[in-house]
Amino acid sequence: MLSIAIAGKPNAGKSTFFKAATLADVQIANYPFTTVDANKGVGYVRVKCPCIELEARCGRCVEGIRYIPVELIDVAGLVPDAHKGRGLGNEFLDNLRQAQAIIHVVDASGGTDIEGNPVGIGDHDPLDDVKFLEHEITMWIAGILKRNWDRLSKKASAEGVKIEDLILNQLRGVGVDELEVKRALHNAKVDLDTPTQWSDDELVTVADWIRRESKPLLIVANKMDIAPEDNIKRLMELDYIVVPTSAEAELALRMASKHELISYLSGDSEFSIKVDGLKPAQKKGLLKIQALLKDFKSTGVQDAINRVVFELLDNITVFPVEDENKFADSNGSVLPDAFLMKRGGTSHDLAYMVHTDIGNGFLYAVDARSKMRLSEKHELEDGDIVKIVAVKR
Ligand SMILES: Nc1nc2c(ncn2[C@@H]2O[C@H](COP(=O)(O)OP(=O)(O)O)[C@@H](O)[C@H]2O)c(=O)[nH]1
Ligand SMILES: [Mg+2]
Repeated sequence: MLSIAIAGKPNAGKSTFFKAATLADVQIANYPFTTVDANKGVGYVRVKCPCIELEARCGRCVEGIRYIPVELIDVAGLVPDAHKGRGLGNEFLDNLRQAQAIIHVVDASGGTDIEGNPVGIGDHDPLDDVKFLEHEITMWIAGILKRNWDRLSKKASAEGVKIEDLILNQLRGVGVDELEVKRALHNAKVDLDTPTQWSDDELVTVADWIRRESKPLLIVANKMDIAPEDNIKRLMELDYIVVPTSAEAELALRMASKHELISYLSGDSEFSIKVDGLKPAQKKGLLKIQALLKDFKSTGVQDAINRVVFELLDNITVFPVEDENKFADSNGSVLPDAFLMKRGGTSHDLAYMVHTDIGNGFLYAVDARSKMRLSEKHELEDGDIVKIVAVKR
């Protein structure tokens, strides 16, 4: 499953975001999962379910809105120079290794200083938080890259080991792949023939590019409900995907929905009250959120997760089926699965995602809508419904 780390300084709202995003309606959470770690949970991307245009209904979506699980990790709060400290290290790295991307939760209200201590609203500039987090992560990676670098790079040179293999081996704990290392080395513009002579600065530059290539980052401008407008505006002007959010509002809406006080699906731009006789405080809270939704279109939480998956990581959604006429599996269950895959993935890649045996025995695929045969190299498109034909073994 795709994994996203939720990172930032203390008190930015990471845990609130995590709680909101992982609190799923029973209707949505029809996937069996067991929680292993307290800070890991299942969140969802929201997509259009193709069953809405078909004769049959899938029973897995709510009026054509389907949620696909992704893993979310609530990472411990990072403070400046955390990379120099101990204790937090292993846990942080472990979380980072598993993540394909990072949601950086920034307190856009400016009501907490760089270490997360409360200050007056607007007293701290949230733009300062953006650079600091990247610097911390880069320095974590650099610290690992530099370990015994003199000795290891000399040994590698002497033995003719490729530079990307040396780095891959060195950074096994960070979770990077060969393509990411190659791209990073290219971008860092270091001399690939003389790694033994790289300066400290050059090693940091390499580490920084490895971070950018392997842990891309989306910024959430959280606490938009109390943030000065100018802070949101300046954050939005940064060269990142920036999504204003109110994690607190999303959490309140999901709780209210869970208790059947309101009708609300995560990502909706409005909700309706289902019951009479709400307590005045509840009513007041909901009216405030309603006004917020008018201004910002949504709480932003769903939007942030969707944009990480579909924009930052460039994924598409595909629906494998066994019966292309009924758009179903062998039991007649319509559109039983929805898979996220990198854009550019082929029908053969999808076969492997369904099962290794299906991948190995792949013969051809069929586009269930057009009934056209697809070769193994056919690149799938967002929303495709695909039957795979494989040799039975
Ligand atoms: N106004 C407002 N407060 C928020 C929002 N999200 C979180 N908070 C508050 O910020 C404080 C820190 O939140 P928490 O999730 O524990 O932060 P963490 O340390 O980053 O995990 C708590 O008092 C939250 O209620 C939000 O969207 N708006
Ligand atoms: Mg927390």
